Amino acid sequence: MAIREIIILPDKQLRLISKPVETVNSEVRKLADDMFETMYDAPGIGLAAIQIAVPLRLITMDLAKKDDEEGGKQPRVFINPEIISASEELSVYEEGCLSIPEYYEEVERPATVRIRYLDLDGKTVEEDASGLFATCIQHEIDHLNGVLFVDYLSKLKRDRVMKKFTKIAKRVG
Ligand code: GNR
Ligand code: NI
Repeated sequence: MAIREIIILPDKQLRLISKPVETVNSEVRKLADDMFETMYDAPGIGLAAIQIAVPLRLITMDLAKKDDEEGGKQPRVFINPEIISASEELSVYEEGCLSIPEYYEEVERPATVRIRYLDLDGKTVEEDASGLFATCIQHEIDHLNGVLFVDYLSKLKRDRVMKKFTKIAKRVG
């Protein structure tokens, strides 16, 4: 296992369309392991592979409130996930992103989505997601398509945050 570097805005790789995982093999399981270690270290509740510069349709997630107790972890992996339906009802959640550190804004998304994905055994699973799970899986699937939560904000707010991170990147090079 290894902690990998998380890429930050305005890294252009964040705009790539990630490629489907062709086979769920030991290489994919090793990548998922590294993603969990990176996600827990950050810490974050979700991570898309592209955030560690790997353009594959692979997501890790853990929505458990605290991981301080043994057995408190709820690690989940989503391979080639798709949204197969979404509710008309919307919900607002204050989102953040490990690739846009220390920036939080409210985003409106479908409150419930039905998803289909492969698990680590390569088995197809269909599941309904609501609440934070719905918000997080939509945020992560967006990453697989090169979409960031700031894309849902006003042009003024998006330009402001892009400019801020571009400036920081120039400074730290
Ligand atoms: O850690 C994260 N928290 C979060 C909070 C609200 C909505 C989405 C997220 S996902 C984010 C980690 C991340 O950047 N995943 O891509
Ligand atoms: Ni994110």
